[in-house]
Amino acid sequence: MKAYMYDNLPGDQRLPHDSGRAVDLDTLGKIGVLYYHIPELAGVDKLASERGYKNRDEITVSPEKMGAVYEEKVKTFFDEHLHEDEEIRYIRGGQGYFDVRSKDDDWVRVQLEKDDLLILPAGIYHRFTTDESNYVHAMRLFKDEPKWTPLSRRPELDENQHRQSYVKEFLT
Ligand code: KMT
Ligand code: NI
Repeated sequence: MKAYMYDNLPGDQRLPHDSGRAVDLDTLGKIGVLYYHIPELAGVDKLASERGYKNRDEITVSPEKMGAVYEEKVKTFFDEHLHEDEEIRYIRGGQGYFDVRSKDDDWVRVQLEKDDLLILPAGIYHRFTTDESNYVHAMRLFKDEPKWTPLSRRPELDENQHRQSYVKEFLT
């Protein structure tokens, strides 16, 4: 895992966009983003039972697996959004970038690879992209039914309960 401020320069979203300004785990924690390196599946089972995650599935994001819709999917994942539930991703292979909004509403880019697990709190604005390898294999964990409808960023979402709880806990 490596986290840094996004450079905001034009260019493909899959490029590193590393500004050279690193972001540490403590700073991520202050916006509710939790990171764990978990080399054994047993570690994920433990975390899942502690947090009440009963279900999981796996997704491979790549042109080989997705065919013609790959490019479209990658663009959709990169649309800034929030969820009304936590988003937990455990990387099983390949790499990807999660971008999350800092306290100042700038992008922090979190680079994940195999055995990295990231928890994004409900209500945080974020986006995802594959990197130049165009391959990531991830496990998605959830409580009951998959409930990760992306709500695209827009001013009215300020009124959303989950957004308000997030702002209250982490941004004020
Ligand atoms: C997401 O939430 O953007 C995804 O599920 C993308 C694939 S998982 C790394
Ligand atoms: Ni999401």
